[in-house]
Amino acid sequence: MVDSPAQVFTAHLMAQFAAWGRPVWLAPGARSQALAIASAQLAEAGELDLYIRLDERSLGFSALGAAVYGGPQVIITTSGTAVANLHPAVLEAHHSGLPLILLTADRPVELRGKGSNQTTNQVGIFADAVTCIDVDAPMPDEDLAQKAKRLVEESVIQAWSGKVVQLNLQFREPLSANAPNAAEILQTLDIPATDETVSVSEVTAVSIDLSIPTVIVAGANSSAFEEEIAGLGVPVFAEPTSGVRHLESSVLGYRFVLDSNQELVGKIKQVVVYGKPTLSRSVIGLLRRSDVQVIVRASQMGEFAIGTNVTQVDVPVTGSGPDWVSQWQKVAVGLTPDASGELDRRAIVETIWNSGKEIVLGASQLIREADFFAPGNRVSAWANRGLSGIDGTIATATGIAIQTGKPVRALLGDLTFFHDASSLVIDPADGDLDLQVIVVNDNGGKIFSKLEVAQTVSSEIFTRVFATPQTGSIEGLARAYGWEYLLVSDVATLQAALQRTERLVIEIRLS
Ligand SMILES: Cc1ncc(C[n+]2csc(CCOP(=O)(O)OP(=O)(O)O)c2C)c(N)n1
Repeated sequence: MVDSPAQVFTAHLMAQFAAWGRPVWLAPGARSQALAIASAQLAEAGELDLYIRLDERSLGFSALGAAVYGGPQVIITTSGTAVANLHPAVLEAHHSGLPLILLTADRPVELRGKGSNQTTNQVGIFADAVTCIDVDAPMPDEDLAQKAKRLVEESVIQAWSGKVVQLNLQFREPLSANAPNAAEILQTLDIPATDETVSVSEVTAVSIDLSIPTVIVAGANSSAFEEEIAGLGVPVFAEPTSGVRHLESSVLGYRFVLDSNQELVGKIKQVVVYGKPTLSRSVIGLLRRSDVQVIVRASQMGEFAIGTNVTQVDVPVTGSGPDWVSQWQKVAVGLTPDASGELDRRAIVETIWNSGKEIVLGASQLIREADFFAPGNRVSAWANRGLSGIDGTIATATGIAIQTGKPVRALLGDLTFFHDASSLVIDPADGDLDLQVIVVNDNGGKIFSKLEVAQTVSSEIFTRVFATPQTGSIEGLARAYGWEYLLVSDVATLQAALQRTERLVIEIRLS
């Protein structure tokens, strides 16, 4: 039998990841073969959750989706462009504070920079979006068990703090062997006490003066601060993926007030920001006002320093002051228009919110519609707001469905659907997912019609270079990939469709 240090090392490495309970996402390749074999051995033994994708771009976003509620996810790729295909998901994870551990297989150092096949500079390829460790090719005389243990510990602990870690793993031939078996190695390992490393810091609080008229802006990913936000008792402007829209102090129609009641808006003199607000110019305009003090509560989504008078705090914010929540809510209700009764964007958002399922929102027009109209029931809604890309939305929703085991409803525009169509690929090993992709087909990027440029260029130019309507068939794509498909045009049919439990693409055509 061939003796392969690569196999010995990866058997220990993947056994360690299994001991930490970390799921593994893998795309096929030759240079990464030892990692693949070790992962498969552990999966066969029922010791590791292993998911396979062909396209590394899609792989990255599915792992990212799983990381949203499931903690650090391990991603395995071969060398070359396979690594580069992870870049969009890596950047999104970096800006959202989501934990990924990349195992990128590479040629050994002596074969780099010489034109060897499938070899590029993978060290630094993701710049400062990752912590990168370039790991020398395993040698026969090394303590490979110890090396694997140390690397896994370090990467899992860093990842739990919301970082993306890249272990760039050099491998020399022979690239794999039949032994050792990673599942057998796992039996000999101590299982770490917990897979979540909680950093215990001295939590103190900062008290702020709430006699100054104050509101809260809750952007994406504010739910970790739910109690703190509720405790302040001031009006909350909660974006649809904030996770705090259901609070008693939430002002659901806040966008209408910001847009059309300058008297009330002018009274605001202090704003506390949670999460990352990205959806409206009116919120950014408020934060930039020179007469408004902005207190930004540090979040997993990194620095948010937009505003004129900004103070960052990384401890809980407390305070008490006069109640003006009901005043805001009353004005907001008065300004919110009546529903049309048609299946328009508002009704689509409301119907999906009321279905009580996990929601994933694509970037673009629909998430903004949800900012105006999403009801105040407690739902968990996710969107990739780290960089607000339209890419990888179907893959992200799939990762969330796999990790949570819950029904997931992804709501996105037609361009966002076509952009990520390859993520419709089904791996039967994923099992039956209660996953629906609801495509609002308005024939291209409707959001661009809100740009000033839409009024200044000819409609031909606008359509050709901005709206870019696609000619493909949504039904054809869905069926080609093995999904059920339904065209829906009224609220009752949508309500019924949302209760179905198989993989389903729902198309709604709007002008
Ligand atoms: C990866 C990526 N490419 C380009 C963009 C720019 N962009 C923002 S919205 C949008 C159009 C989205 O169209 P669609 O999904 O049909 O949604 P609609 O605007 O019609 O609601 C584009 C191309 C982006 N955000 N991300």
